[in-house]
Amino acid sequence: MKVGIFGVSGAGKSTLFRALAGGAGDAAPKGPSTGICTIRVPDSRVDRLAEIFHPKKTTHVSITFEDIGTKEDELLPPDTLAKIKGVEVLAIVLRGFSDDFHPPPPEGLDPVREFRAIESELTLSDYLIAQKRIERMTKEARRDIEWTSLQKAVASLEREVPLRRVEFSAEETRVLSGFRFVSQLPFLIVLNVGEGDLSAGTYPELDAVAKDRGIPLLRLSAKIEEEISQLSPPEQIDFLKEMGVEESVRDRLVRGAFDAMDFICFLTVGEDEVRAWNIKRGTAALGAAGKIHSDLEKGFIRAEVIQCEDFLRCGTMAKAKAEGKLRLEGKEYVVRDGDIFHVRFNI
Ligand SMILES: Nc1nc2c(ncn2[C@@H]2O[C@H](COP(=O)(O)OP(=O)(O)O)[C@@H](O)[C@H]2O)c(=O)[nH]1
Ligand SMILES: [Mg+2]
Repeated sequence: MKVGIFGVSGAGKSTLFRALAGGAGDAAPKGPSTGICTIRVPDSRVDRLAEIFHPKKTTHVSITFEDIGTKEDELLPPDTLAKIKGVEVLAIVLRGFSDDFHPPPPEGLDPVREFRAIESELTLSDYLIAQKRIERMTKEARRDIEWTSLQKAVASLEREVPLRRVEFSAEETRVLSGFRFVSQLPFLIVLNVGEGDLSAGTYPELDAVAKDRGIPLLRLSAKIEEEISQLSPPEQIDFLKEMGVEESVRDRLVRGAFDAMDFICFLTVGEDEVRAWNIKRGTAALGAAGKIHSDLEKGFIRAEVIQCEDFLRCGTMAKAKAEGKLRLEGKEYVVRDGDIFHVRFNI
């Protein structure tokens, strides 16, 4: 999964990115200087399963973050738009801080206005692309599913409704997917507040906007997070405690991205590999099997499923089976977060 860090110039994107990328020790992601870093999603279930199975390989879910950057005077130049089209979630950084070096803009700090402006630029960009394509197709007298789907998209975009909030059929979604419309991306809002405002509940209007749209909202100070990231891991823990921050910025952003995507994790275990996989909430067993390997989807017979906590309590599969915790499920079974999943298949 790839998360783009986006926002107006000076909102604190690069500071936040450095906080994410600039870790010490084991957790340090590779390649912070490129503006792209990959973070392993911490998951104690994976670690505990690895202690039991001693697999050759342990694989966590990983998330890539990219600092999309911005030009001072233009929010969506072509290269920025191209970068956004390459991500699956947008973390929108909004400016909520000012200090002597960064005085507020003349119109005052207003994260809600900033958010609306960004959302409307993204929507406009999709509108222009869809409209242009429709004109071409109209000239060619094409009236197929692509044309009708684009008409439906434009009808919403005209009213400034982002495509995220439009219900498309599976077929419509398929024909539109090639456009990689940016107003369809799930959002995560990062409100970058001043150092003294962490717990102050500033900008309550933004909470209301986020809640109304179902967008996860994180309130943090990118600058403090950057300072924390420079400390050694034990110092980080102490510092977080002192500041009354419960979780590191990484954990919070990872969780926010999962929430924005509505993802859950399931697990596979064995002597070769213990692994966590991310899928959309509501995915059926067949889809989860396909995520592991297309053969498992094609030859799917049944899935053996057990909740990770149940397994950890029992300690062995044999005991779990004896206690009736290991179930056989068909292809329509909706996978739950924390399911350990084993596919029986035949091809
Ligand atoms: N006081 C304060 N300054 C910040 C904070 N976050 C970023 N800054 C400063 O704001 C300026 C712009 O930040 P930067 O991350 O480069 O913004 P970008 O243009 O969005 O990448 C830098 O000088 C940062 O040090 C914050 O939380 N508090
Ligand atoms: Mg920057």
